[in-house]
Amino acid sequence: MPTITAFANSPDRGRGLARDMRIRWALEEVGQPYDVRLVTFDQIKQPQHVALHPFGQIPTFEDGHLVLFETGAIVLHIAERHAGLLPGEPNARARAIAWMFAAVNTVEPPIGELGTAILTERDSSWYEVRLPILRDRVCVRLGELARHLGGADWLDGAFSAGDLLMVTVLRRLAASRILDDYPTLSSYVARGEARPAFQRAFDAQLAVFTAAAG
Ligand code: GTB
Repeated sequence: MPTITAFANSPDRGRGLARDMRIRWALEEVGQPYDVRLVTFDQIKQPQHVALHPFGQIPTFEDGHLVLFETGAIVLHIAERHAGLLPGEPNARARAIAWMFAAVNTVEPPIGELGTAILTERDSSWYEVRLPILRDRVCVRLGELARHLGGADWLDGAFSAGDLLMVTVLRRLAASRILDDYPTLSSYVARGEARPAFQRAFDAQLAVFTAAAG
């Protein structure tokens, strides 16, 4: 049974925004039970955790002798070893993997930049100037993604690991309400969230917050 790490006290207060959610969801989609080791912000910077994750972050994934970090790599590993997250046909499989990369490498960076600015630069003199620039960069990507999705349910045929990562990336925008301007993408995220595997993963991470809150 694989073991993943997650925050004992996630700052998102159980909203499923920390990245262990991606791994939990992937494991739920393929029906693979897993253990969770809860860690504190202090512990992830200690040598014991850095030996698993060179950047001192969560999540990690341990299965036998294999230790992995980076959510994209972990989800790909799960998807390659279990049916349900990647198509069998080679070209469709390659395209689904391309969407995994697009999620973490093309769509997530501007969303992360915006989130970091809102969190850490609010008191800076440049904040009011920089914020609309960062929002515009996010909106460019959202417009492109919405155009691609059109009236389809998923990015390329059936639900895949590409959708799983993309939905979790877009969920990072929940607090900003930016997605309200992109009904195609709001519906897409809602479709992902409605999947029973998402719900199980969400409930599991929420239970950590609820237990910690006492
Ligand atoms: N590229 C890596 C991956 O995809 O695995 C990024 C991993 C990462 O950023 N992990 C974060 C972390 O460990 C937790 S998820 N940060 C500690 C550190 O870097 O020192 C990021 C996260 C945390 C909390 C919220 N939230 O509360 O809303 C949202 C996102």
